[in-house]
Amino acid sequence: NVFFKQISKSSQVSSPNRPTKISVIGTGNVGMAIAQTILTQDIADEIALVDALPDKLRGEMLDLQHAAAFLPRTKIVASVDYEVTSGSDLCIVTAGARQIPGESRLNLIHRNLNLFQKIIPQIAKYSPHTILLIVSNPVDVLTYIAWKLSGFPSNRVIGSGTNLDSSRFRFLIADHLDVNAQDVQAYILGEHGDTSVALWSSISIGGVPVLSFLEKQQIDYEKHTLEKIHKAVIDGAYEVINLKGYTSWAIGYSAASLAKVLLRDQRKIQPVSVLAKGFYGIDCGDVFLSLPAQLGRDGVLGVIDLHLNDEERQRLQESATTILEIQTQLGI
Ligand code: 6V0
Repeated sequence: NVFFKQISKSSQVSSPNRPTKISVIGTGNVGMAIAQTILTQDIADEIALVDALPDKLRGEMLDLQHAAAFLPRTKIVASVDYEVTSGSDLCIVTAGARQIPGESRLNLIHRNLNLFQKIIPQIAKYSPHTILLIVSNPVDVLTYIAWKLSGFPSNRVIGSGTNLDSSRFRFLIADHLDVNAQDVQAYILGEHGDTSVALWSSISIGGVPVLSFLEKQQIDYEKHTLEKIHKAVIDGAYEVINLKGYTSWAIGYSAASLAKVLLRDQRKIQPVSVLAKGFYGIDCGDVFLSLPAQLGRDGVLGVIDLHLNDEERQRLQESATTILEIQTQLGI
């Protein structure tokens, strides 16, 4: 395939007639938003929930089960014991500390590193063929840690990364230009956080490159306006956390849409956190950050080779260096 640098060739985890099982680790605001979106979109035959708090976990399980009459038939199980996740096709990890207002994602690392040392080996033990989708923050570093702790091939370890940032970006561009966000093709790449990179040079709307679209609509192109949109994307999570204490709905849709693309082998291109070494001139070491990746039943199938301008390429490499420095400081 000329468009992709292929990563995975074999189809080792597919088994068409087996029920599809998704496990969600961590049933806080984010885990439950993901679980309920997966349920309403009929993506899995079985959902297993795991959390460290048994009462809350059972309460969440019962509450979802009581909606059975309104939902596609899905078995819902829950336990503090990871055995409940056995044979999962996809494990989505949302467990861990979240940001308090004003706190950066990277600040969470020590707390969540300890948790991952307990969680990931358990998942790998009970579901050795699963795809891992990491959502807990800081997502890029934790995806790297999950890759190391699981011993899985890198195509089966993915971080939700800038999937959500890219959706925020598409919404803000669509809102600015009064078009449908689904017609806006636009990527935020790099770190899910403060050094993310907005790819202005490749944005298109309905197939029309954005800069010529703006000219045709006689809308003045102002770099300042575009930068303001990127800043609003970066500040988006902080704003929601300041206002309601946490973010949940958008990450729920983002992770559920990734689950669908992966398990239904939709082969769509999504900005997600993948092992980036060797792509876009990133050669500083083993680092996970978001690149436009083609996703399917075997996880990451390849990475698309977008044309980046020099500034974008440099910022992406700087984003990689930032993440790598944190990993080095942690001694991991
Ligand atoms: P929350 O509501 O506090 O939920 C966290 C859950 O994890 C709680 O129910 C805990 O009981 C549970 N938990 C803690 N320790 C364990 C353990 N050892 N095993 C199993 N469960 C455990 O947080 P919230 O749901 O708001 O956020 C969860 C994580 O997602 C945080 O790290 C956020 O920063 C991160 N987010 C990532 C996003 C992304 O785009 N990648 C977006 C939003 C939030």
